Amino acid sequence: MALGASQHSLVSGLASVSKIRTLPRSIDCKVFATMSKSTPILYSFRRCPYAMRARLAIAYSQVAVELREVKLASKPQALIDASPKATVPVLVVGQQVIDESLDVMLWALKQKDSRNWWKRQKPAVQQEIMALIRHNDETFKYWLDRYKYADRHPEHSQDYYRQQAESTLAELDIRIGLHGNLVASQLTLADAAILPFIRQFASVDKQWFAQAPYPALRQWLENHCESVWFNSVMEKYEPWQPSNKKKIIFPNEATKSSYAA
Ligand SMILES: N[C@@H](CCC(=O)N[C@@H](CS)C(=O)NCC(=O)O)C(=O)O
Repeated sequence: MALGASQHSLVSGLASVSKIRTLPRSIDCKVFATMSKSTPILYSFRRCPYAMRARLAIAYSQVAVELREVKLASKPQALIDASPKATVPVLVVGQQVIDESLDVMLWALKQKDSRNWWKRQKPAVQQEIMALIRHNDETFKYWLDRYKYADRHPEHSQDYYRQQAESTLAELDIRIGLHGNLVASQLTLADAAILPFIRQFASVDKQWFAQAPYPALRQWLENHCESVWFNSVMEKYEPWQPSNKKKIIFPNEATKSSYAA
């Protein structure tokens, strides 16, 4: 499958220019001046794995954003105006609009990457990370959707869809058994980008996953899902409304102090 514009940019380690759009020209320059100094805005949906990976990177980078929880069934106009394709996550930073989750992650790591998830990794390791993420997004996600919603894809059984995804589980299990995490003993961008999708896969049939022959993957998932880091991105918020007086600043102070500890 051909790489999308975003994925090409990711391999070279740069955020995708095509995905980072500018806000409509009609907005007054004075407004720009105020906006550029203001807190970035993240449109997010708690259970979306793409939004989750964006929040994981932002929580790790400790860059404060205003979190706006979105109800996908009734998206706020401000989200649609910023990004007409209206998927989440969307990050609005001054006049930039970043509307691909991996670009949001790379933006966060560009601000701060204190434990070297990405920035100072060798080019070969960066390529390995991006290849894993690309496989997740293009192949694993395809089978995951069919496994999760097998009733919508009656051409094959749910077991069939699960079996198609299993080669990915097996590869990740071997990697974790070898390194501790997906590409190294420490966490990298790959772990944060892929974790939400494995979590979703595991929750389709917990009993099956609990006895599946992927013990290292299971342990990796369990450890990270129990961490303060992961739980800090899973707090529940009411959907955002333009009339809201109080902004939700993410990550919150408790998360920040847990990183400092
Ligand atoms: N390639 C996008 C995919 C994002 C995406 O598909 N998000 C889903 C939610 S998990 C969405 O917003 N779907 C739009 C909708 O359901 O209306 C990214 O990586 O940010």
